[in-house]
Amino acid sequence: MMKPEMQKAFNAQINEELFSSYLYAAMVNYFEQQNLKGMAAWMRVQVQEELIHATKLFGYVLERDGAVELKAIAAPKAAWKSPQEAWKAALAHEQHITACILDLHAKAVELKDPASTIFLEWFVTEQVEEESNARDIVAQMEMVKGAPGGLFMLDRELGGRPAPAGGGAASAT
Ligand code: OFO
Repeated sequence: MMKPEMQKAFNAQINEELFSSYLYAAMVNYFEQQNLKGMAAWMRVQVQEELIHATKLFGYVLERDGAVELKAIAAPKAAWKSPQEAWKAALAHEQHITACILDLHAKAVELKDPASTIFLEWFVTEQVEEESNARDIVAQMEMVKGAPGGLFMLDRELGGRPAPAGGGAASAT
């Protein structure tokens, strides 16, 4: 069984991941309104990714005979100054999530919970990819600098992002 402090920290992370999904759903809406259908499609995949992260954590807490506590999810921002600003916000958010995961991992070490440290290693690696994806797109947006032709091409390219492996959140529990 998990220590109460560990369980509390896992529950906080479940809320962070659900918020991530909510934030990216807000970005789907924003990009749709900007007529950037490819970026909206990319973010739809990201919404699924975040639900997978939340349900992985959820499943782990239950496996350890812990109690999942679902708290209110904060309302995300609904609009950004520009598509570039939205992508920068996505990168900043992923950097925040990386810090949360590293804190959670450090807590597992501190509380001498090796099952949790091992479990969390997947998330540590996943955050490298999450940040890298967002950073690449921020860099590409910088190159395009709002030029319609470049933006059109980038939007088309991002629209080709495949669905998460395993077919979605339901398979991650
Ligand atoms: Fe769950 O990694 Fe993004 O937020």
